[in-house]
Amino acid sequence: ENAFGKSKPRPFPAEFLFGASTSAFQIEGGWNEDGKSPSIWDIASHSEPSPIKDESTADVAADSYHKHKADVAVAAELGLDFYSFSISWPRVLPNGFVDKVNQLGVDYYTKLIDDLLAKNIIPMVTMYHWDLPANLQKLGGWTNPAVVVWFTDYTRFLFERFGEKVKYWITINDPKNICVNGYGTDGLAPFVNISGVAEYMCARNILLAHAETYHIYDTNFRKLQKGFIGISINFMWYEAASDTLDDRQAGIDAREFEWGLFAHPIFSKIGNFPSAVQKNVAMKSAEQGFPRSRLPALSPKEVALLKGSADFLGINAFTTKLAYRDASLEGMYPVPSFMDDMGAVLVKDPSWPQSQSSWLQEVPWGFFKLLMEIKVQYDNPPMYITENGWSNAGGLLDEDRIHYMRTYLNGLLDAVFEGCDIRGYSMWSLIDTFEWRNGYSEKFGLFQVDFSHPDKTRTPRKSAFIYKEMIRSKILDPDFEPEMFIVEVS
Ligand code: PNW
Repeated sequence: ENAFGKSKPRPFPAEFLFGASTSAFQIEGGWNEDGKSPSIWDIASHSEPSPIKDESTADVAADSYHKHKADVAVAAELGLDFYSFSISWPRVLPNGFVDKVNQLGVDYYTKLIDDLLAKNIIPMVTMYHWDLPANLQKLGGWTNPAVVVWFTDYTRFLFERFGEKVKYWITINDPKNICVNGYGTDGLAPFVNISGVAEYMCARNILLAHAETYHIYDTNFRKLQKGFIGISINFMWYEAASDTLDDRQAGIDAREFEWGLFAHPIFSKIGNFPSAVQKNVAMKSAEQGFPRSRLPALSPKEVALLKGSADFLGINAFTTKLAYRDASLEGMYPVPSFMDDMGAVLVKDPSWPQSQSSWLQEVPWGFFKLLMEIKVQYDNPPMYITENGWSNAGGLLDEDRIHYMRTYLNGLLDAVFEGCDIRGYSMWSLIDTFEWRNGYSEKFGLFQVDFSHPDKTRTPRKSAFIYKEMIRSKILDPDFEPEMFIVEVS
């Protein structure tokens, strides 16, 4: 019986690592300080009319650029094994290119890393979490094949500057959101919205930029620096809405398009894009009068370069949707588009608990199924859950977040029991952040940030006390009640 609430306290594996995550643009602020140049998200949040729900910006955000000591203090307060944060490309290389280094930006990350290490907290560093230097977007950003060398110049620079101290690298966070929502629709910056074409150009370049970075590390740095390098992919579980063959295929297609597109070339035995994706896009492209598939092919050399190009798989997993087949799809999606190519309809189940984020519901069995599917599809790679978390409207008594965290970690332990090689878990997020298009209207933090106060005070929520005890004891205890008291950590 796995139903949570009936189960006894469960131990985590002895070597299991606990973390919490943030990203540069979402917490740092200091948007134009000390030589930083604007990223595509600075441009987006400053444009009129504002594309951000509450018309806010991340100019200051949680002010982590000035308060990195406070972030390290709250990470240490939790007893984290690792802290997962990202480096802002335009903060260290304002032109996007390595000819001009912003030393003050480099110094900021050096201090952050040194302070973490002084507290025995492992830095897990993401090289790209959506904040492309605006300069590079003028040249087409992730759709320009030249981005592969811009990116590898940047990542080589990161290995040189930080690789002695950083042992866990994540090349790119969530390629699906970058490509499909940033380039294929107008969901996220840079709002390119050339649907059915730009997302696949982006996907190919992202994959190659990742793989080249992996091989650069392998060839030039691994021997001395002895680290691990992976990629974090956004994994939503898509459950077939019914048992019909059509709906089951819709579930498979949804999973292959959304995460197989990025995971299959790197983690599967045969490599390349998933065959279902290749087939669907080629077929639709031909019907639509394109002389070739809108999904650019990978050469045999590129397939080989990509295959096995990661030491671990970073999993961002929050939720589940239902997938079904609607033969007509009439008027449902733009043509051509990623969603039309996928040919599935994706819906929420209104009976599942709903968070503050429209896309996020609590479905712990979906998390378990997802982990088991990854194990089977990709031959059980070393996995880290790099993002998992729950949003609400705020407040310190976050029983909803505690419930989510416990049920998901129970699902995770079920998957570990079934043999899934899950090495660690990181909660999104350590502190409240700027939530992209949703501004400050969705709170994910274990620590509340008082955005109206000039000090951006961090205060632990109840979930922070629960997580802290879990980390200390390495036990998931459904009945633990903290003696909660309000402490302003910083
Ligand atoms: C994550 N989904 O993305 C991002 O990596 C974070 O930067 C962000 O703050 C966090 O979500 C919470 O919004 C996702 O629809 C966005 O399944 C959407 C989904 C998954 C991940």
